[in-house]
Amino acid sequence: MTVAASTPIELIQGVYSTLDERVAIGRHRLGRALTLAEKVLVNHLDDPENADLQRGVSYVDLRPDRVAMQDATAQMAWLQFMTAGLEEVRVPTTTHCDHLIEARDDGKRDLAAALDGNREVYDFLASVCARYGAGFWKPGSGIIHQVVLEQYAFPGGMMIGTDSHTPNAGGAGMVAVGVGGADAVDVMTGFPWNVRWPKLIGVHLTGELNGWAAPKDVILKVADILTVKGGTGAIVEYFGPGARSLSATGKATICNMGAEIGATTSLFAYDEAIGRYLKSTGREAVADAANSVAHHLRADDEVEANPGDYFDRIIQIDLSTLSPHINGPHTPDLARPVADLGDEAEREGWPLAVSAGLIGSCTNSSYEDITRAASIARDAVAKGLTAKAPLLVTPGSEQVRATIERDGLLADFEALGAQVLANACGPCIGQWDRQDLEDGIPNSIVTSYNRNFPKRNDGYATTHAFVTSPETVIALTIAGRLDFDPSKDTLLNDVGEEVRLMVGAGEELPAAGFDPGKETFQAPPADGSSVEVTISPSSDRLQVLTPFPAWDGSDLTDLRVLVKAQGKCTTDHISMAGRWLKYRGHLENISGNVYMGAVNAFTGEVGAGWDATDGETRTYPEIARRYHEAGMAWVAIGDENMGEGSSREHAAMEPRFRGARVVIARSFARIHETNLKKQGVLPLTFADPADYDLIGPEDRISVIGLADLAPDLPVTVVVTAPDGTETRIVGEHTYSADQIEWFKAGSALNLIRERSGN
Ligand code: MIC
Ligand code: SF4
Repeated sequence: MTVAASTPIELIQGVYSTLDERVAIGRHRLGRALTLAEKVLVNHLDDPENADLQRGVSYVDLRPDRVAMQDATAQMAWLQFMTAGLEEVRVPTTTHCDHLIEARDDGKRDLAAALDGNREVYDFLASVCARYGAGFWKPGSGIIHQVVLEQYAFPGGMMIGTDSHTPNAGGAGMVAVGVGGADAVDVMTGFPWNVRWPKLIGVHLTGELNGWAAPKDVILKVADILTVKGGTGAIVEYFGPGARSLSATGKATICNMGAEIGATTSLFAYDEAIGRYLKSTGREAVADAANSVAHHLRADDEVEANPGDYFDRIIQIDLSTLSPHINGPHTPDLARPVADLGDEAEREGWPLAVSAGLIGSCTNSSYEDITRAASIARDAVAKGLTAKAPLLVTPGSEQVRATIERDGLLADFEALGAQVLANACGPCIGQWDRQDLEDGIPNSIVTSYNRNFPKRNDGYATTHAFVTSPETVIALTIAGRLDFDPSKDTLLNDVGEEVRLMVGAGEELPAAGFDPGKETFQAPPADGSSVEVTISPSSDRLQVLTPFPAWDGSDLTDLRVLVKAQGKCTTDHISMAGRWLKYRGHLENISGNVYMGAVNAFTGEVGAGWDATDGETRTYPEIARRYHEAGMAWVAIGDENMGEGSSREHAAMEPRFRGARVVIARSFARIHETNLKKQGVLPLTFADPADYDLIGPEDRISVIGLADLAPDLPVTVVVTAPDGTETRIVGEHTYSADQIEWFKAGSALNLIRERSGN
């Protein structure tokens, strides 16, 4: 398989060639007009004639066109793929090096340090891609989602990616879904991708953005309305005249952060803005092909006329009246207009001074984002203002970096004292060797990122992170305060005059075209069979995987409660990123962080609990290790939206490796629930959410009747108190018949291995 630096036009034409027939099948089967998401999904169904299409109920098999993986998740995915014994990936696949570069000095020096410090991992990824026919994007190429948007995304396509912000490609009209590595391995080994047929949420956009409002504000508002779990199991489809007024990269920002509401993905219809973006990024042929099937790359006319008949829920947003928003701290759905933040921060005791402003991340690092923020920086300098807090800028890709450097925009930031970091995730994922402030000092930062869970950026529990648009980040950083409203407040300049910041003036696309910058893509050789992939047995970064044992057919009895998490238990709480990212290819080592951020529901302590082996209090990773060594199986208990956030399957593999057999929660985030199933851990939800309160620290948990495990049939969970009292509660699950086989085999990968005879 040839995997190039962009999606070949033949692949796209192949996808378009089946649209007439498949869309007709979809209309016939559903007996009505179709939304865009439905068209794209139907066109990628493994069996369009027979797949059961009940929204939010049935599971379907899909055939995505591409797979994309980033370095922090790709390691585990490739380690799993390697055990399948295939010669080549069966679907075009790329790996992108973006998460492992730590921000410290500047782009050049940080990249050099990363190349040195991560050499073993980069060599592994480069060689494994060459061996199995995948494309490799070297460190410095940029953030996966920006590169995918620039090179691979196409309207009406479908891809999966091992990162929760994969939906970014929805900005180009693609159904792009974030998954765990095991899902990616299914597709890479030629099996279909299994997912629940989604519900549909329609967001009707009217009007046009103006003033300080930016595309980011659309999703900040949607997050306010839907909350971090409101999109679970749904695709969010944006439509209406307002949708057509947004640039492709603005659309991508909105789709990207749909991950924060738990949505399966988000997408926009193909329109002129997407066409312009495709052309500007060197894909005229793709735009031409899309133009020829444009009627299939948007919802049927009936949908926009009567959306209530097609969507499970509709949200109306008038862009003309949308005010700039800022969300946080600690959760991305805590929203309010920028103008109201000062009062709220004062009431809540959040530090009003801004300690740092950060622009970048996959959400907001496009050419348009940067031009808008840079125009404000330029104007501020001209007016005699300086930034009151450090400003850090991460370009989204090498192409964006080279272009903004050529166009003098980096200089605009630098004139304001900004530090320009490598084209990478950087501080967005805790890769921030923060020098200006120590842990323990309450402080507030403003970022153009998407997530703001505690400790995420600098590792400090005392940092309050707020997410907003790049233009608002730069305004609040120049002002140095959270209680600054750039639309009406003034600032004092270097000669004591009161001046006002100008509204950002962005350019959708570079007038002189994009400068591709340095060559950062490595294509696989035509025949990779002689490429050697080495993993040193003494490595502390990479470890060959040992298959998890198959289920022995008996009930899971007398499991200890390792952790009962209270409140938010995101994947950052379960498997922290930052300095732990370096162990993403070494299951044993990374298990040293398992549940480290979880709040103990019994004591309120973070990351520590009761060790049943001797009654002592220890950290969860330590207890997990001790249970593992003692051969004791255990259970984890979670609250609402357990495993929210990232796609990292480490949050499922670590518990599994250390002996977790069951996780019972009030509810789960989609990817985490699937990851648990794939790795052979049973995810159950309390049929009565109040049963969460019944579980005590020293209880033993049994799940009985597992021999009869069947779709839609709840299981019985017996909770045995230390005095022997037994309470029976009901545990619900979402297993399909096929998925039960994953549990029985010990993991989904074991099944693939069985099927491929390895
Ligand atoms: C994130 O934004 O949390 C990450 C880091 O990109 C993750 C992936 C990972 O944990 O490697 C994600 O969003 O899926
Ligand atoms: Fe990277 Fe942050 Fe985007 Fe995750 S959210 S892919 S860490 S930039």
